Amino acid sequence: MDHVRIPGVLVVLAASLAVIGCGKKEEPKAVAPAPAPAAAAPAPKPEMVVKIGHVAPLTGPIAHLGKDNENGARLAVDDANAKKIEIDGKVIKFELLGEDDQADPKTGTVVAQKLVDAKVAGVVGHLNSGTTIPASAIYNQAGLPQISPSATNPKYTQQGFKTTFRVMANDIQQGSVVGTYAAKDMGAKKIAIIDDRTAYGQGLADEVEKAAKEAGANIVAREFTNDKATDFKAILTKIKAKNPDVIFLGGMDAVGGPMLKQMKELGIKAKFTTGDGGCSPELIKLAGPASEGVICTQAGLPVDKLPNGQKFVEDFTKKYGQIQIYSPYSYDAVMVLIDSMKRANSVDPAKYLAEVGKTSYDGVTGKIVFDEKGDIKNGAITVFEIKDGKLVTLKTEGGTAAAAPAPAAAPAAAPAPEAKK
Ligand code: ABU
Repeated sequence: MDHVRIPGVLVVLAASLAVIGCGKKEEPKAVAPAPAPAAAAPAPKPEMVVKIGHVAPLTGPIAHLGKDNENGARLAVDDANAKKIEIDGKVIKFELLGEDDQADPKTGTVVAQKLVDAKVAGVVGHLNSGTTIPASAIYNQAGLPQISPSATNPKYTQQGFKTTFRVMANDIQQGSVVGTYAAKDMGAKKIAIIDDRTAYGQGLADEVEKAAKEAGANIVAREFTNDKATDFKAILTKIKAKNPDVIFLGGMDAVGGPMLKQMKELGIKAKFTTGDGGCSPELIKLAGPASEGVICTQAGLPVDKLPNGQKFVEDFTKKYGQIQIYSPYSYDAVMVLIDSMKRANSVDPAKYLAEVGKTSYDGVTGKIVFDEKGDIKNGAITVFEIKDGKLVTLKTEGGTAAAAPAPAAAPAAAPAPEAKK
């Protein structure tokens, strides 16, 4: 058989014109070339699942705060997955592995080991200083980056670990603001202090005592309870006898709510102050009208002043309801881990850990940059007063947006009338 090539066409000529069935001579046939294959669709990028651990109390008296933290982290994971982030040539599907530490230090270490064994790439948590600090030794041993969205005890980042970070101000800053505010702005001469014997409650109470004394106040009582207690009448009766201008509680909203009610029942007129763990909508719900006039602080900016927070607030409230305290911070903590993985082009903690320390991230809570210990630089402390059942901003110290004074703020220098005796 002869083959003749003409451009683009292969023509096959029979050696002699074949005679087929009917005897007709068959004309030479042109055989159409196979169509050029269409440009091949690019092969889809391989997917990879990356687990991020989250720990908070999901049961017990402050489960509402634990769920708030976890929901903030879940929203971050959902938002990151929607972006189909590529790292090292793979599309990453992030998965949140949530654990319940019951706000108990021992359980905290058990679930920390569980997350290490599950090969998470990083951890957001824990909520409480009392669980975050012991768990941090386990994450450090495993080389896992840990970012707490809410643990404010300074010791967490003072252990010399390269793996510990927090995205809000600590209790050295918070204690100084609260103690000074009570003595100077509220004009308190006599302050009674109660703490719940947790790392957070006792640590913050110590800082408040130091700052209040430096600002000229006397500490007339120092009492303690525990974080599961609901009856405070015995210590409140002792405190009433000292006639303080201000009572400070180092403890969470689950303790502060019933304590405020019992203060009212006992006819205690002292103004009540507390730190971030008690500065929540839940405190108002638990104490009812007894929460009116409470002064409390949060270790960050007010929610309505979060520089990039509007979309977060809308999305979160639509999906999960009211923000308690820390969900914007757990959202940012997840995003900081992911941002560090992207910069390292690796999800391997050994490779991306160094990038966490170099973070410069515009989060929903503000600019996140860490100091050499892993504490946020220029963290804010905001002072609130509960008025008409709402947290109303009085003033903010520090923070990326602190230069803009909060509108509707009560004059910071005006002493609270109840505190003047
Ligand atoms: N920052 C108050 C609540 C969490 C903690 O530090 O224990």
